[in-house]
Amino acid sequence: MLSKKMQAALNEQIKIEAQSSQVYLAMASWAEIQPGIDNVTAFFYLHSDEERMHMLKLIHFVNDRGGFATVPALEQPALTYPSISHAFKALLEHELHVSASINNLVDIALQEKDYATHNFLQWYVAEQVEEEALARTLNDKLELIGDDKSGLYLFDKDILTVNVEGAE
Ligand code: OFO
Repeated sequence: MLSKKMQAALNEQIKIEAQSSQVYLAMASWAEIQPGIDNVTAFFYLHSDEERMHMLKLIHFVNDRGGFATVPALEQPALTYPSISHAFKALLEHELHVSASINNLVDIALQEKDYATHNFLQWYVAEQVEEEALARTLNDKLELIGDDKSGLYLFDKDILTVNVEGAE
């Protein structure tokens, strides 16, 4: 059974995962109308779907533990970006924010002596390690590429492979 505090914190995380899905969906839609970055577009759509899966996993957990998962209202995400690197910088910042919030949830689980939730959250801890690493790798590549168009062409060509290796 979840404590009130644990349930509220998990419901907040449901919102964060849903918001992440929205943020990446908006990135995907923006990328889709930019010329020549079809795989970057696919990457963002895929990432948006993954965040929705993270949200659903939380919803089922809260409800299975005798709580009530509440589906939240979402905020309007950024719709456009000045460049591809700006979008990927925003993605990394967003992931760092999500990691901080997962860490906070782990803290609460320990305070509440809720070891089942603590155990459940380990999947998210590991996932954030992977997502941060992937976002850093992609940002490093873009840093190297700078404004070089052929570099960007290769970045787009590679990104789905990086995604398959680096994220779930
Ligand atoms: Fe939900 O893993 Fe990224 O944010």
